[in-house]
Amino acid sequence: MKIKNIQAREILDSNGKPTISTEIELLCGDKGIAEVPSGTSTGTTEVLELRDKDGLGVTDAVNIINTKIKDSVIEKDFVSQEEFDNHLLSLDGTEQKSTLGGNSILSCSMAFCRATANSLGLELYEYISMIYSKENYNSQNLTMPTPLVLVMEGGKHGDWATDIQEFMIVPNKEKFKTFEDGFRQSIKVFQGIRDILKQKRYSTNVGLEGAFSPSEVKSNKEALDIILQGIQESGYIPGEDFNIALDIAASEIYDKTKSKYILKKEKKEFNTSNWVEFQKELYSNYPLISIEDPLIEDDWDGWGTITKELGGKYNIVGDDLLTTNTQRIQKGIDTKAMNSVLIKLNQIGSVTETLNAIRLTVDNKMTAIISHRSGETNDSFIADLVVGTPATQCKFGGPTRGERLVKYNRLLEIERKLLL
Ligand code: 2PG
Ligand code: MG
Repeated sequence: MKIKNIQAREILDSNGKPTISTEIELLCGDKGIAEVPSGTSTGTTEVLELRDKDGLGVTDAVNIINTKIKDSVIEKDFVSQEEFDNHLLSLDGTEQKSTLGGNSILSCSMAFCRATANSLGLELYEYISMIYSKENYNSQNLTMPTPLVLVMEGGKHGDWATDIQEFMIVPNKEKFKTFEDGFRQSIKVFQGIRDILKQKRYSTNVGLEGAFSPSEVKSNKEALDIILQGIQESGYIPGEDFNIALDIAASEIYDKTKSKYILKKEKKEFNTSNWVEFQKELYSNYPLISIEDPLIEDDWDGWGTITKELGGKYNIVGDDLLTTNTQRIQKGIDTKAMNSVLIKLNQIGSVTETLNAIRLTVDNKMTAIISHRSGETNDSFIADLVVGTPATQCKFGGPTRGERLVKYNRLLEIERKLLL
């Protein structure tokens, strides 16, 4: 795969913040374009997102791609995605990708992946499946995910309507046999929740990730009650047809100076052990199956304890704790800190490293969940990523806002292709 040209430019993400779009053209004429997302409640160990001195623009990152990276890859022959990514990693030479920027590297890595898939006449998910398994393409390896559909949001994403950042509903795979059916019924629940909010005269405006964020909600518990009611009033049985998943994003509600978890909405403060007790009590009243980031990102001991106590019942998902980093995932495996891993391309900054993180997760019998970021683009790469790998769940936000829908719509399209 020889590269003929590589061209990056600044575009805007869903938060109106600049991000990178990169196009790679291969010598054979095939092209691939990729756009990179950006987080709001980020983990401290994510790779560097290179921004200009004003803290906003990405023109420096774009220039790096159009000069330094371009000069180093043009006319070069790369036999694989891994070779291409390794080339960029060594050109950068740092752990945090602080020379070239994780965003610069990732946009090239994704664009190269797409261009290669196109040159082979393969769908992106087919090609990803091939490089994941390191074998010839085999449709048996493809899987449609269970969606964790965001219905309410708070924290940094929803103007602190709730302290908990994300409330998601999860259609039961046994009840809804196809992705399309599970997602379709999730939409029904979402509309049901909208009706309940309207009856209560609460806001139905959506937050950064496309779900309701009514500031009128009085507690995290009330948000859960509204969701439960939404499931029931849509004609479904909570715990049978739909379960609930949460992203607590605990690092965002932790006050380091006080060493306390603080629920502003409920005017409550907790030390770690009280916080764990509070969560256990809250969760026991709802049909929960998955809890992401229940504790701060550097409390490895606390994570070990919570997974020991609750891991048999729930998916305990590491996001900020692990940042798609194989060294941290390995530490989590060794210390039994979690049983599930959130996977985000831009936390680690290349396709190959992301695939390695998924491999390490599933080879250790843990659930891998492919996730969007709060700042998204209209790139649907992650839809193909979840189908092409053994990750079984996806977290793509609420069923509104184009940058979320483009991923769901791509999944609907892929499932149709696979059923043909
Ligand atoms: C998360 C993500 C996505 P952000 O915390 O899981 O929902 O948020 O992209 O802001 O880090
Ligand atoms: Mg998270």
